[in-house]
Amino acid sequence: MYDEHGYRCNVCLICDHKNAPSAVICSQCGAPMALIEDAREQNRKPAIITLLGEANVGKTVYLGFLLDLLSKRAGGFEAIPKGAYSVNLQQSVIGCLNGRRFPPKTPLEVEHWKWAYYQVRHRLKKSDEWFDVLLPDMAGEALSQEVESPKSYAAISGLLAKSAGAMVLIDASIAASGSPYPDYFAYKLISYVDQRFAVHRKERVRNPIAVVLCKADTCPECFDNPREFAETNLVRLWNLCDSRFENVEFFAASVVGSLGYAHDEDGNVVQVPLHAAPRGVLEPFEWISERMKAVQL
Ligand SMILES: Nc1nc2c(ncn2[C@@H]2O[C@H](COP(=O)(O)OP(=O)(O)O)[C@@H](O)[C@H]2O)c(=O)[nH]1
Ligand SMILES: [Mg+2]
Ligand SMILES: [Zn+2]
Repeated sequence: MYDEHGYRCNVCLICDHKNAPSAVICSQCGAPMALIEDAREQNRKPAIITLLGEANVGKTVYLGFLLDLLSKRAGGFEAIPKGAYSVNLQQSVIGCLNGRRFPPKTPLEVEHWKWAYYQVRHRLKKSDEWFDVLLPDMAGEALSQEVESPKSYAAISGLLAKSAGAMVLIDASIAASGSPYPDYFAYKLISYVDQRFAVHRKERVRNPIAVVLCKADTCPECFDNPREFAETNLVRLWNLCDSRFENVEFFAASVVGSLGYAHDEDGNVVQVPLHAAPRGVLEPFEWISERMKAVQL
């Protein structure tokens, strides 16, 4: 690829900015340029699944466990990572949980986010062809800023413009306590997603959206009927999804089996994951990957 001055350049996979061939990260959006190399090698565009949710809902932990399950061939999936950078996220999450800690906060700067790029197929299904997924772990604070004033993060608007589907993560423990806050945030978020995905305002969006109710270990009724939980506790989000999206499903997920409490060095009370027991982590991915094929995005 050449730029307007005839120099060789690499076009960013996320925001289409033309970067010098030597660039390691995109100068406009901060995404790693290694993604382009890997996409070119593969000769097919990756299906981007964007994970959305405000800070502290559990995105990093969820994604780390999802990738770990995929690489252990859970549910009949087979997954091949592209480069060491794709493995870093699951390695750090699993490493932290093994040490009975939760992972540290995701940094605000795009160049410090971890991007997971995997080649995946379902070994037990008839249509067992490979597809590529790109799952970035973004900072919730960046997403909040982007939702309030769109286009402040080129990486997020670029990602959504190219996403085949999205997972919207919500903190079920806060929603179950009766707070309207998670509903309002998710309501704003999904209306932002609608604006990015909608081709025609009159038509409903076809891209699959999996709404994942995280930390469901704290409110186990979520597992029995996630739809009913959402209809009761997240009614604004529920109604907007119903009006604007054709492919929405609700899931409950959690990664910890039991929690303890301790004091950190500053005397603050912190949660200690005593053991990891992922539940409902693979299902949203399974659903979304099937839907992506069905609607042929
Ligand atoms: N009870 C419970 N707490 C969780 C779970 N996953 C994450 N957490 C808590 O949520 C916090 C934030 O998780 P993290 O993945 O960093 O959230 P992110 O900011 O959305 O990436 C963790 O430090 C834990 O305290 C879970 O499955 N169950
Ligand atoms: Mg995070
Ligand atoms: Zn870019």
